[in-house]
Amino acid sequence: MAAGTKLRQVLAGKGLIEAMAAHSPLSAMLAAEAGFDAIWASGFELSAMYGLPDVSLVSMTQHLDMTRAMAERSGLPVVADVDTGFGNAINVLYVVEQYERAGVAAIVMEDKSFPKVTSLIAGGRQEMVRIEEFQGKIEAARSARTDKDLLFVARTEALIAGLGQDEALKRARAYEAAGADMILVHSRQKTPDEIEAFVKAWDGKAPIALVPTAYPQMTVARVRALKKIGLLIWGNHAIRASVAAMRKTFAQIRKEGGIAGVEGSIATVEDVFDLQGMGKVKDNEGRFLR
Ligand code: SPV
Ligand code: MG
Repeated sequence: MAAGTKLRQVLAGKGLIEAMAAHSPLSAMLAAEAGFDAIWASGFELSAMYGLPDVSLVSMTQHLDMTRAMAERSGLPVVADVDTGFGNAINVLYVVEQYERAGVAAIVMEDKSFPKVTSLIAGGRQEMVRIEEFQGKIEAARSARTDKDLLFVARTEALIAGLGQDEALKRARAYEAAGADMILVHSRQKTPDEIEAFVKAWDGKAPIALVPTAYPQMTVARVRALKKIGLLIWGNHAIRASVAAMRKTFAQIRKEGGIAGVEGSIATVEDVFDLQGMGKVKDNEGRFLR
């Protein structure tokens, strides 16, 4: 079954898709193991993994390769964060063709101009493209997909850019009219108020996608109560969990001058063997090594 079809089935069956961010096949596999419905192939996470800011420095090819590997190894539908679409509507045609071929289930594209600046930083240059231009990019994305179940999510950054709810609603309506299957509305406010007000005012048919990183009070139960949400993205918790865990372990090893103290708090080699699929590896006589 195509990935997009699988994702649409999750939405139809559960009423809400819960996606966890990932930046590598291993993190995507751990998200699958934890029971999430989908993987968020996050630009922020991949940029951070390369030690770079999320300002359009990671190339399409880097993100595409990682996205393909995450889809293959996790087996979960992948929601690809293609930022601004790596250019204009012409670039979007190619982007959608490539990501569909890589096996993604959904593509999220945002209405900022290239190069983008991460939405999470206060004071970032948040420049938006014109509504008509972004509608053209949505139409390009729709026409480029050969699998009609590939979900196209239009993301508006109107609230992030400080343009207010009326502009966010205007853009969301225009993007739905241009053919978006879902609307992602992003906010950097520290409470869910801004987003909840948007959701209440939303009069379109397309379900809404949320990334509640800045307002962590937003739980699955609260999202479900809003009724109109189709996709909930936990935006960067894989990379942040990794950073915290590595820092703690590295500091302890430095402090104690050895590794014995961390043995009980890190994954065993056997655990990593399992994740790597060492159970499929044979010796020279054809016997399984594990
Ligand atoms: C990402 O994870 O790359 C996102 C979400 O686009 S955010 O970083 O909150 O903009
Ligand atoms: Mg992103």
